[in-house]
Amino acid sequence: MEKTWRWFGKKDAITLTMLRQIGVEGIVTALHDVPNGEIWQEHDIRELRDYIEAAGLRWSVVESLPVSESIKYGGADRDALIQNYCRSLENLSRCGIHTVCYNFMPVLDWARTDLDYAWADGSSSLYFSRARFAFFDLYILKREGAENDYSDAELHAAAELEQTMTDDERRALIDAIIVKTQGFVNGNITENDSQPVELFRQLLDLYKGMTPARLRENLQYFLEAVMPTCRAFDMNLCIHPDDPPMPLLGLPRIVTCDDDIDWLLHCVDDPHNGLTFCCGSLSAGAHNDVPALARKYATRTHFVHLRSTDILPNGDFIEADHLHGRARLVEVCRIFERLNPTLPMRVDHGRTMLGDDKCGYNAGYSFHGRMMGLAQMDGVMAAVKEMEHEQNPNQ
Ligand code: DNO
Repeated sequence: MEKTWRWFGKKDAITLTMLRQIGVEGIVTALHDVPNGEIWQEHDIRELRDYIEAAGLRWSVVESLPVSESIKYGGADRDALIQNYCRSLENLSRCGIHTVCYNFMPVLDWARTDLDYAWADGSSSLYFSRARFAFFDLYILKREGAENDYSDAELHAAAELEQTMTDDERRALIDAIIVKTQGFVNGNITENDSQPVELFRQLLDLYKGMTPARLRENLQYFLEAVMPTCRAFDMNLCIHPDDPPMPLLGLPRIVTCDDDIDWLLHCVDDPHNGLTFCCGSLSAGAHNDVPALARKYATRTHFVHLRSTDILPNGDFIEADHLHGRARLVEVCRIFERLNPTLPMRVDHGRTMLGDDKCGYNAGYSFHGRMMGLAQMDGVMAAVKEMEHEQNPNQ
């Protein structure tokens, strides 16, 4: 697989020069300054592409070309927004970029409650606590009907947090769930918003009464509308699974498991309608067997995220290191190296270690932690290829 790295553009403290030195081949990035829903202009794409190429790298994947909320909830302006989306796809194609990752998660992109959960060795990682999430939902957001979505044990744990959590801790939790994990990926809520919870409630309101079936219809509507452009301009769209793969805050989630993936690849059965195989997101669902899904969907995968998680007995999950955990990345690498070996892959998230915490990186996107993950995965891929070669010397 091609070794890629998520880079956040020229403002990223991690430079392309650094990335070259650690063996990165391709860049995963986006026009982060273009507001959601607007067309990505060809000259802006070309300018960034040339900047990346001048550093001896290539722009391999767009992550993400965000799908506006209105397309997801089926708003009155969705056709105009889909047209803009198609124009952006055409412009990317004209610049030689053919793989675009996106997601169809309403309001909240990915969700974590803790951004610096301490490991015994002094490093830290991301973490999802069901009790802290329930506390946010019940006592901060105060969402109507929220109490129906949690077990008695979770309700009890959330009530205890209500007694003990300080204002600073509450602010940190809000920051983790709706600000620091979101601003840099979809722009719904950013660090400049003074009332993030109020803004978040307004966004949630847009989805009142939304069912999984209607969200599926809206995804199908979007895919049917963009596929002619994808075919004409050879653009591979690859949807990112929901992270974590379960409904949250009363919002349906529709890319969570084998059935969902099967449905979405068949509802518009075209190779340009593909998958971002995010091992980390899928592994956070106890119902998912990640290597089995990789085997089943390898040929409809256009992009791979290598990351792993462990699910704890109380249902919380923690981001495991890349060689361990439920995702079984060694086996996943073996599968992709055999079935779709030219795929771009990136190491997704990494632990915060060796001074990463002082550098202001986006949540999950440390330098040393990701570099270590990349080195581990690079070693795994080399070993897997060597073994393949021993078994099939003529290939
Ligand atoms: C988080 C990321 C996601 C992902 C988007 C893709 O670290 O994996 O934000 O980029 O969901 O659209």
